[in-house]
Amino acid sequence: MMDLDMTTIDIEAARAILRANDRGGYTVPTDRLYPFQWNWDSAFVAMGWATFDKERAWRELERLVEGQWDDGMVPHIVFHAPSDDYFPGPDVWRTRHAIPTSGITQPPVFATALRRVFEIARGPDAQARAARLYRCALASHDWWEKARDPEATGLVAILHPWESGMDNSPAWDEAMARLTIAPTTPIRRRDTSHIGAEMRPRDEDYRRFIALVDLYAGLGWEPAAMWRASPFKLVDVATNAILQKAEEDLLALAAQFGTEAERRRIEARMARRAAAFARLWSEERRIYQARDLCTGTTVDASTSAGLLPLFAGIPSAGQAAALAAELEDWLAKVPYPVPSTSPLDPRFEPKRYWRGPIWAVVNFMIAEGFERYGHAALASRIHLATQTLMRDGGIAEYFDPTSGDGLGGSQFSWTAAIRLMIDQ
Ligand code: 2M8
Repeated sequence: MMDLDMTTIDIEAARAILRANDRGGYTVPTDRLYPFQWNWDSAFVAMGWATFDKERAWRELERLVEGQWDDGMVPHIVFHAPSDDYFPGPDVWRTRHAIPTSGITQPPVFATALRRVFEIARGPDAQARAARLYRCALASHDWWEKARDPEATGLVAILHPWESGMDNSPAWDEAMARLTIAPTTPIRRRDTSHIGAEMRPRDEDYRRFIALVDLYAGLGWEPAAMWRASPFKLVDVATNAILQKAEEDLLALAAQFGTEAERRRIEARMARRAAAFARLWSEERRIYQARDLCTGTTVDASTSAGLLPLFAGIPSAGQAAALAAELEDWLAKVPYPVPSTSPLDPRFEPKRYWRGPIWAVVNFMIAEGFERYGHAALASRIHLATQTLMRDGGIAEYFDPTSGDGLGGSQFSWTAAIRLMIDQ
């Protein structure tokens, strides 16, 4: 247990990070390395702000949807103000939104954040603000269904690794290695001038990331054309699990702000998705695994994404117990939960971004998931480890599961937000 003073210091430090990264109603993930507003970062950050500054929590969500497209997509980056510190910037994305944005999305944590902000940050105008943002969240979920599950399978697909938020996960290796397209945009990486290249994706990854951006930009970012042309079409476990949790939260909001028809639509989607998740379960690996729609095969990679269905109440009690047992095996290899790739997998790299390090936001969702299934000891072990990592390694972007070292960017917003949320 940490003593009270230490906890107070941690909380003050976390609040100070959000204030320092505030750029006027939106929060950058960290200074320089990520100088814009990121989609799922902001959803977590809004929940963090809600613990001590209600007005600021609402603004975070409102500023994110300034970037929402007419078709409902919430882009993964909103470029509110120019900066040379990041590649690829708006000139590479070539989208046509009034406020420059990227052309792809990220895991839809938005409705979950909205529900939580609405529950915590009550105020005179909360009702009207929530009603408006409910419409934005609904439009975004409708977009996912139409644009990313056009064949009505119940599960959505991502068309770019950046959409998963877990950019260089081993789960994307095979699909990325198959790409034959080359980028037309010259690659001018800025990330490796801010932090060590050994902690970031490789140059080869960037060539493929940008090749996909160039392909879609050439199609005018039109969803149906992208779906038809994409050589990268992956049913990501994390995205689908987060979307299912967000639907649950949207449904709760719809009781107040939605119509009967909307509630039925959300419920139908949830039922279809819950059933379809059976296709992602691997009995042999004791975890959920992605599917590659281009090859029609399962991706045999065990990553932290595979535990996230717990967060949405998808597994049976038996599957939840199997997931707990699988995680225990990982933790026999590394002292800190939850590595982003299984330490039993030969592709595990403890310092390289989404190939091994721990991310506080993922820990939070997994811990909430285990809590939901009554695995309280494992849930608090994860929460406590997240706190310890921050206390000893700083409020960093991610952490090495073998040493506990803080890695990547420092003074990191969504890590700070999780610190504030754990303490609630
Ligand atoms: C990382 O992704 C961006 C691209 O979106 C990058 O590396 O340039 C990921 O960790 C992603 O999940 C996160 O939202 C973003 C900002 O923290 O950084």
